[in-house]
Amino acid sequence: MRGGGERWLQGTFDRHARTVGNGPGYATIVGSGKHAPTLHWVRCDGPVAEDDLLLLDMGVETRSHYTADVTRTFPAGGTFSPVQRQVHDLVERAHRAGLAAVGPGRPFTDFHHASMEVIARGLHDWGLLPVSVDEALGDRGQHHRRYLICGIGHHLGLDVHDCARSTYEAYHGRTMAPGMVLTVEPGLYFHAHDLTVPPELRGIGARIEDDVLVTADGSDVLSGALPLDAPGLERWMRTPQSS
Ligand SMILES: [Mn+2]
Repeated sequence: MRGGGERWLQGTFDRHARTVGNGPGYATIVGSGKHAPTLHWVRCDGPVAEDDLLLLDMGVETRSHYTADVTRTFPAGGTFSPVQRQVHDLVERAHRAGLAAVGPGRPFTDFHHASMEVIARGLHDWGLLPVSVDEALGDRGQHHRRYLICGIGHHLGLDVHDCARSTYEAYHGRTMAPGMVLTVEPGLYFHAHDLTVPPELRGIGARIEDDVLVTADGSDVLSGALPLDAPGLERWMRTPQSS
């Protein structure tokens, strides 16, 4: 364990957010090791061990009160273990599929389904689904959702879950339009006590979240300065950061 654990990292980000912007846009999530699979781990009272996978979900609210909502998951010690890498690679593929499905005129749920399909296929390939991919993706299936219990994204703006009280017709039931900003955030969450997965997967959680602007002819990833893939994240960790 290095430094003051999860809470030290949480406090470090919150101070940064308060200094460069208005403050943290929402309760900063720092989940290390077996805490990472907990969807909103804001208690942040755990240690950070060298071989932990560290999930950071953080956003600076600007002084105009719009917030970011970004997640990256990387190994605390700087190098992914093979099984951590396996999980992250699948989440990355789901993320890229989700990003590719954001665009004007498309149903809002397109990116959700695109990411979910990749997750279901990946879990099936690992032998974790008791049914076929088609059955899992059907309305009566959704077996893969055991390991991804939330949706793939949401509107983002003045609130982190912006317009959350909108009607179905105005939100999930409508199409994406230029000017909308939303998050794409697939993940996989294997709880430490989940006996439905092999022991080596238990206690691993990974999410990748970007903020995406819908443009007239496609989309623009506003948080695209951060690396997405495991080698990029490892390189990023070795690079001294200037504040
Ligand atoms: Mn989010």
